[in-house]
Amino acid sequence: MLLSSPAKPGSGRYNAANCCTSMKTPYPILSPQEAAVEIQNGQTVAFSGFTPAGAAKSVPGAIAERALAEHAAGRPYAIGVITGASTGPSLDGVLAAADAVSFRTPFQSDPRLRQGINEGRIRFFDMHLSQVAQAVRAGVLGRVDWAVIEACDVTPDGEITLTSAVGAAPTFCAAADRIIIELNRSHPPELRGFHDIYEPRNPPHREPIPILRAGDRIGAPGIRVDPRKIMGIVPTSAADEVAPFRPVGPVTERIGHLVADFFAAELRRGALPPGFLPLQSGVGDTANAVLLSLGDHPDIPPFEMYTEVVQDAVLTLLRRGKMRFASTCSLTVSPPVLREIYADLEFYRPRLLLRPQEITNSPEIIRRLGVLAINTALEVDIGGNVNSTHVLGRNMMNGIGGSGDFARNAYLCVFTCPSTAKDGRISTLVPMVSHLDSSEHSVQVVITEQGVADLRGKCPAERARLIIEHCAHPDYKQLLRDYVALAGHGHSPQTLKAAFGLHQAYAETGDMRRVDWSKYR
Ligand code: 0RQ
Repeated sequence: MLLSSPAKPGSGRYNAANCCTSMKTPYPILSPQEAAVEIQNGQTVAFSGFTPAGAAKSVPGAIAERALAEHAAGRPYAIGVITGASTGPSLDGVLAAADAVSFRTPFQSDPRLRQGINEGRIRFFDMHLSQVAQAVRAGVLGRVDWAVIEACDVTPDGEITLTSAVGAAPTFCAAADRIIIELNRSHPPELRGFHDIYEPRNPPHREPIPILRAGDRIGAPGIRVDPRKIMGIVPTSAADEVAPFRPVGPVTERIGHLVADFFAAELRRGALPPGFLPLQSGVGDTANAVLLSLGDHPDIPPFEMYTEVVQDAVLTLLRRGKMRFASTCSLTVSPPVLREIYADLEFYRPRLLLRPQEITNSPEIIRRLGVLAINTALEVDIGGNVNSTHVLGRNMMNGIGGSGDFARNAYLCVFTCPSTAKDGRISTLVPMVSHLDSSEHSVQVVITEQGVADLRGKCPAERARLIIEHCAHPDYKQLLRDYVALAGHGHSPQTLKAAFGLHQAYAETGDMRRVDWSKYR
């Protein structure tokens, strides 16, 4: 028996015939508002999606409307929001704007949500993306009342085919009391087969995850749920909200070339196997530029990706045969590129696989495959410690995302960033990071547009010298040398009194170049 009765003609619910082609379904067809009305103040909702790809886009807007109406009537209304990673404006953006978020995890990138977090209005906790599913299963994040899942198909017996991302949707469906499906017609049902749904058992005695190669398939094409848990289907055709990439600029292009040259040199000296190793690359314009440079490098053979996010450049490389296969958690590609994939699904079917984030970011698999990890830092210190998340130690940017999962477990861990930010007023190379995400014990190579610091096998004084001389911007080299001189002797060239001198100068004058070390002598 279904928990909710199917929609009756004239019940005010959506007319299935207007919305979907094969709506011979036992599930009620709901408008977003009819779904949202069931979600109560104080409940926790787990939404599908990993980056804006595959995120629920219709029900969140109706929840936001409801929150605004409740607030106008003088009643409280806010929900806990769990997702795979970040989402787009029609999820995080609208909920934050309506002041409808009581807590948020594990990652975000929406400006309105970020503002709420940094003004202390929204509780956000920053998690390794590999750990979200386990935390949900263990109940660490509290009860999950609802899963709102974007799908391209759902069968009467409860098989859900996801869309352009997997994220933690399989775990959300298992953990939630009730499920609402956003059936999105902008994603074709022929996507069935692109997903590999596998959920490890909880410890103790968890079995090995049997992935030995990036392309190994170990799970099912869809998520299986008890159909009685599905409260209804909300038809939609909203497109993924992935922002287009900026054209590659001179700084990102130079970083890309340096990364490609570095890997080519590692291949030549036999530090990497001749066939190369699977690659993980982070999000953003730098990551896109790095991939394009790797693709153009004549000495780098066609390679595979074992990563969490596939961006536009990956599709270019698959088309050119420079990339053989990409295992990912999401297709975070711009709308024209997604349309291109959907127009030629049979080309991509043997070359692309979408997995849950617990599997794409699994330390076990990353170690086994020997993944080469390339992520972006906000700032790096002269010891090789990386801050990926907090601007000036205080304000949250996006979150650690998957960078820590890969950095800690990679065969080779590279962090890149431009050597300055804010028109040169900030040096991204600093004496001591103002927040720590990946430590010197994980970070092996730092690359800016100025050059490469290979920190492997180096003591702290040698690291400091390499980072300053190879990576820092010329405007900051002498200032950083002066800091090291000020620090004097010790295992690490640090002096606590002046460690945040550059940050302090920026806070006081708006320019790190105005630091006055004499104040700290
Ligand atoms: O600010 O937007 O106001 O111009 O930070 O900097 O250089 O455009 O870098 O877009 O590549 O993002 C670390 C945030 C880099 C990202 C981070 C300012 C700068 C600019 C953005 P504006 P850029 P990118 C896989 C892996 C963690 C998650 C991760 C990230 C803005 O890569 O979120 O790696 N990483 N996941 O001006 C103050 C500094 C700054 C600074 C830059 N030192 N101080 N501001 N900025 N450096 C994906 C997933 O996990 C899903």
